[in-house]
Amino acid sequence: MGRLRNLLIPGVDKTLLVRDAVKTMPDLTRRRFISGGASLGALTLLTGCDVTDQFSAEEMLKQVSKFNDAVQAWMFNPDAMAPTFPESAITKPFPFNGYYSLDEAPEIEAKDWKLEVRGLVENRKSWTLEELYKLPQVKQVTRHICVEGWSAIGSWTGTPLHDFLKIVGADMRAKYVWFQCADKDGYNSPLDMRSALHAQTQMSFKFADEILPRAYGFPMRIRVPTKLGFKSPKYVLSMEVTNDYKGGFWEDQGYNSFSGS
Ligand SMILES: Nc1nc2c(c(=O)[nH]1)N[C@H]1C(S)=C(S)[C@@H](COP(=O)(O)O)O[C@H]1N2
Ligand SMILES: [Mo]
Repeated sequence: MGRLRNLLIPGVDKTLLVRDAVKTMPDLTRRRFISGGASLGALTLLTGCDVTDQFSAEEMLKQVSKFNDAVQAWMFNPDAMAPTFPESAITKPFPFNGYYSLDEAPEIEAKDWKLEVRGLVENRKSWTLEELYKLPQVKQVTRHICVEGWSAIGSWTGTPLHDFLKIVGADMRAKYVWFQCADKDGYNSPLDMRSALHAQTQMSFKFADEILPRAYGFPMRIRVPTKLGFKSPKYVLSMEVTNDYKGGFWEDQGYNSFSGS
């Protein structure tokens, strides 16, 4: 611990922190972490520590230096579960994030919106919001982690994507589910099928028990608590089950598409 403390500078230099964490990782983990992009967000995802001050930065390094079987399992197992939290841990106010400011976020009218389902599915129909609201929903309180270096805990309610893919007769052997969004300059994101089928991956219709507000992706967003925030597209217009890698807004700018770890 004393050694780690010396590695830190007041105010937390994030680049240094990631570098220090890498040094303390076991070999295999290190290799996987580096090939996954070695971001502060990934570190937050792995350790459950949110680095906003020197104290939690030290806590994070302590966690990394204690990396054990549980962390290895999380890093190497795509089915590992993201931690869940009590409602009292929810961050208020929960941040909005996009590549533009909130007043430029898509304004979608429920009655004009349909979710188009296409590609390798038996049933290529488009779904109205009313139809989607009839599907069974579950609530999850999880941490959302942005590559830009912040994280927040929120509560999302919706239909497990796994259930929906079953209902539409998706070819579960396909490689990706590719989402397209309503943002004015476009936003899309491919999700590997294993993560699309993960038990916690959700089509979310509510935030904090209320209909999803515009800021967080009305009328529907995908929520993937095992991945970094940019893999959770908001304002979704269509999903395509495909074997082709179609790229995504952040993925095309060099962010690792797996981005779970
Ligand atoms: N359509 C769309 N989805 C998006 C984004 C975006 O700009 N457009 N930003 C992503 C990023 S980087 C983050 S951190 C989260 C932010 O979600 P929030 O506004 O609910 O906090 O949405 C993700 N999904
Ligand atoms: Mo993000």
